[in-house]
Amino acid sequence: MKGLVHEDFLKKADLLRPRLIESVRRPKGIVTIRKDERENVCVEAEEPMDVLKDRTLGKGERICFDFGDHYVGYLTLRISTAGSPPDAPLYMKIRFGENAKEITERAEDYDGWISSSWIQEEYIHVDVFPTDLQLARRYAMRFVEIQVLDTSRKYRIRFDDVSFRAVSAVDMAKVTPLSYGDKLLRRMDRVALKTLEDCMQDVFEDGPKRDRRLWMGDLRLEAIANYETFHHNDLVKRCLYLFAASRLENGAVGACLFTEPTVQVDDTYMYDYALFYVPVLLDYYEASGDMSSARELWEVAYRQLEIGMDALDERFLVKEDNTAFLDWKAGLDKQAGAQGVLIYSLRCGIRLANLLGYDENEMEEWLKLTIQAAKRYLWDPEQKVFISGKEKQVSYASQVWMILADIWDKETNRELLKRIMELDPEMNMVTPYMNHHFVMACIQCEEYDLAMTYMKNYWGEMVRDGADTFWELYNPKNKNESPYGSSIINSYCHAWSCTPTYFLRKYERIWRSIS
Ligand code: RAM
Repeated sequence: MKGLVHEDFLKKADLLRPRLIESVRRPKGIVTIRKDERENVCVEAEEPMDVLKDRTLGKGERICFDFGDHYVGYLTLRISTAGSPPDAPLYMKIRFGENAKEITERAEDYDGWISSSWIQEEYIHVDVFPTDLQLARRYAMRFVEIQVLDTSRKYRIRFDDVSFRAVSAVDMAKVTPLSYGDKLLRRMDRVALKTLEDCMQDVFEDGPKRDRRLWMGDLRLEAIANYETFHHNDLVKRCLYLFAASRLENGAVGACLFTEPTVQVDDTYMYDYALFYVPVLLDYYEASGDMSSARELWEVAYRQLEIGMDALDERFLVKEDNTAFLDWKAGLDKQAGAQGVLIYSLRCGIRLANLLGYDENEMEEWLKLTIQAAKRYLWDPEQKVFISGKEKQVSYASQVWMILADIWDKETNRELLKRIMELDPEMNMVTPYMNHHFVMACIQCEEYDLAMTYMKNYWGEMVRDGADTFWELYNPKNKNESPYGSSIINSYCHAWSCTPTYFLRKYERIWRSIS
């Protein structure tokens, strides 16, 4: 194993491994999915499932099952034959779609920069019938399309049973549905909960289709949503220990971790994601009151702040060529946003030190210096916005993170929020992750109406577009947006999109009072 390894932390994380809850799901019906003349995806209900016993398929024919909701797990097909004894193997292609659109896209057309192997499809031979074919790989899906590539002239196949063993560390049936709000709001909460449920597996995954692993930025938002819903605090604890157990050489936490076959930090370091270890630990402590774990992990958190400070230039500014993520918006300059994340994380560090009884003086000093630098070098007094990088770029991300860093008074922050919406710069936000922070900034500025309207427009629009779970990417102005080269590779159940359930539950009193 490469990097820094802490065996004790690994053991602790292992003891917290969740037992997955299983449920068997069967399709609700057989459907046809196609694109109409205007490229809209249409799902046409074809037949109920009971026709299956009379339906046989031969070469070139296909069938698409609709499970009625999104699930994560394992598919089993019971297949028998009709006609003469099967004198040749069955050869078939199985495709899984988290949503209907994926079924209309062709893997052969994908030419993006991340691996096409994420596309959920299999080519399979079956030699002996009848058979219970269990696919070994775990899938994330609502739709399963099977295309018979060949049987022989002498026999056809029949699906006697189609079942899916769904898995998750939690059960959303145990969470009380939202008790207020209109239909859209309740649906948004439900879709968000489903998103979180399907991402909560052996760890908090980013997306069960892709990348199926533990990313710090995703964990942070999943954890706060979990505290309002599933209350599975041990899963957060497990992830905190995992990140602490396998780190990069200098003690930095990696942007993500692989957990199979053994725990291994990825060699990707992201400036903002490493700092987020601090707020994740603070939030965990505040939700659980688990002082001993918070104390044990404090050094790991503090080390992230040290590393964050070491990376600054002599003016105490995040360098222009930093490794922060912030959003998938192409061309986004990360300097100002990353400075905002640093200041935000320092505040979390100070708060946690206070709660745990540790000295916060050094962090107070860092906070002063980084705030001063932000005000002096990143604030444009004429435009009254934060600018970022050589090109002095004005983006949503920079303003949002500086509002969350809370370096101006409330009124100035509020004006800044309004200003950025008026300017509506080309550097907008494309992930629900970045949009989460925008809503958070509205709440911090006590712009509650704005926060609610925004949520309903953004996540609500995804619901109107048919989301069963919230998507990794969503740009209402370009619904096919993908940072990867094609939307076939996008994840359609993505953890960082699950926060409507957090907002709707955490701030319930506010929403009730303004509705
Ligand atoms: C996506 C991952 C994950 C995120 C990274 C930065 O590719 O799926 O959600 O944290 O980007």
